[in-house]
Amino acid sequence: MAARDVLADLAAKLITGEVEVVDLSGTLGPDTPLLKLPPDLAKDTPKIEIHKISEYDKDGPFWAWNWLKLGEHSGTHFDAPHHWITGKDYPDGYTDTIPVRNFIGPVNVIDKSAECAADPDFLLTAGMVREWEAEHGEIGANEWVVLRSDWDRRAHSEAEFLNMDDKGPHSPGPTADCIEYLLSKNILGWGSQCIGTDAGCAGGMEPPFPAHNLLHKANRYGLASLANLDRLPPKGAILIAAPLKIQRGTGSPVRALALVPRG
Ligand code: 23J
Ligand code: MN
Repeated sequence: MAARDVLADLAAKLITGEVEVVDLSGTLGPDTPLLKLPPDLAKDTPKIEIHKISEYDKDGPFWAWNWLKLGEHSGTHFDAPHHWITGKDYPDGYTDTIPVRNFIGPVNVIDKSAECAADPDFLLTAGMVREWEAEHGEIGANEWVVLRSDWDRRAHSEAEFLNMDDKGPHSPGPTADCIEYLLSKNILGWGSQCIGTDAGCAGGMEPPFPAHNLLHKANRYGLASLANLDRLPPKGAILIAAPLKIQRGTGSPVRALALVPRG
């Protein structure tokens, strides 16, 4: 096949809808849920602000535009290796140096939404991933793996999304052995529908925050606050998630998209 024809079938199917484009991002704004760390430990990322510069008025008669106050790790976002101390020394571990080829890959969707509804502290283990592979097929190198928890249904309320009580946050995530197993398969990265890539209780795990610790140690990536994973098949979709090219950035909000074959 001629090089120029390789994408012709895809282009035709995008037009007919045989390949659907699914929006995997939530809306960014002042009500977007943001991570709350223990106040004694650390500083939090600030609330998102959208400031009007002009809207067809004295400050700009024919044009509308805004400026933003926006933390890198806000809303649906990408975690770069330099985000964590274990990944701090990779020259290609910043938002402006990661090879763009890594912003697109096949996605494996592990549906544990029923389990997460029954238990907000649900943890995905390596054994569960192996069982999923036995049913749906093996996870391949350079593929994304995402946990479907349907946590996006809570994103309208920060309180519901973070799900904090006096013991801390309660939200699902992976165990350390789960991330180790996925890294043994050479995945591109791991994604969650919760506030971060780790479970709410992950500060008490060994190592603390194993998704962050182990993924970024391996120069791999994270995706957080993904939406609409209920619209994806277990296998067969392609995920596109390109962070802004922030200079030495540690992460970035993304408009995450999935290409999904229909019929
Ligand atoms: C900073 C400190 C701890 C965590 C995080 C950020 C995230 O989840 C994040 O957005 O990467 S756990
Ligand atoms: Mn992050």
